[in-house]
Amino acid sequence: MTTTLLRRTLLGAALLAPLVATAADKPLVMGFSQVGAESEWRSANTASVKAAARQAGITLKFADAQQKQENQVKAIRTFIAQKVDVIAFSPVVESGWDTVLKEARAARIPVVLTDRAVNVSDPSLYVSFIGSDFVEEGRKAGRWLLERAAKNPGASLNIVELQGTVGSAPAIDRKKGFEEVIKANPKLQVIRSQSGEFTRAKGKEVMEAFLKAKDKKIDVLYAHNDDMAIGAIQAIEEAGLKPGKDITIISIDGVKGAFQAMLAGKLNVTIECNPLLGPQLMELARKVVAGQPVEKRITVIEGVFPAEVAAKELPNRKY
Ligand code: GYE
Repeated sequence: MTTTLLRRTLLGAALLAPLVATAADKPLVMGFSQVGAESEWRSANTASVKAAARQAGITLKFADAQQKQENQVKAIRTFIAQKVDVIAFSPVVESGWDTVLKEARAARIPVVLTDRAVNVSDPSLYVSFIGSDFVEEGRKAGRWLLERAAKNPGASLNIVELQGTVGSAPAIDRKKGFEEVIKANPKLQVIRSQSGEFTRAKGKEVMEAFLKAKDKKIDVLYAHNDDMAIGAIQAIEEAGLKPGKDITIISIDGVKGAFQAMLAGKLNVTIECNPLLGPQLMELARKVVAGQPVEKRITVIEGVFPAEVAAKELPNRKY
């Protein structure tokens, strides 16, 4: 290398250096569209995302969609207009995302999904999806019931199901996984299935209607989340029955409220669904923005907690 060339190269590097430093110092901006505030799970998820962003030095633009897809589409469009570095969202329902995701792609803003999945024509419209395996959660619920039913072979069990938000990944998948497993025992029949929108209020209301029908005895309640189960417990008590005894109750999430209900003998089992996705999401966002390769699907490891272990486990629960 000639001295002139060397001097030019050094000069070039010196000129470039401050630019690079500024880009690296500028905090990464994430636009996050949350489903809503419908459940204990959701509140824990929101708190985790906010705390993790703070810790990672990521500027978070947070929008609550109040369980409405149109609000999420609006929020994503706002994030595009604001030229955020990365968009993360938990899609309220699975379908209807192609257009807005194409808009994000045209603006060269990477999108990561968290918690719930989407159904899109082109999976490259999002970079990665981090969340639980909801079908497996449904299977775990089904397996717990199969084992319990095996203790009393031959007995028929009438099941009522409280589904999550219509069209949402957890409602579709938890129903599917549960059905897949209980098929093995024809004595287990789902006699009613309706959405309780993942909320306590709606869970209570729908359970009241199930109880009023009185045409068939209800033996088991399978609720797609703890909040709906807790709402249903109230309805069952108001109908003069004992939740957890007269009606066996299975739910999903593993929030503190479920552990308290188990300790009170009113809930029989909860299948864990971990909402503390914030730290993993921030790490993922950093990698995506830096152009590093990431896994397309990142799952979360989860357990099953029957009432017998509730007292021992409650002090360890973080949500
Ligand atoms: O189970 C429920 C919440 O998408 C996994 O949404 C989440 C579900 C969770 O409202 O409580």
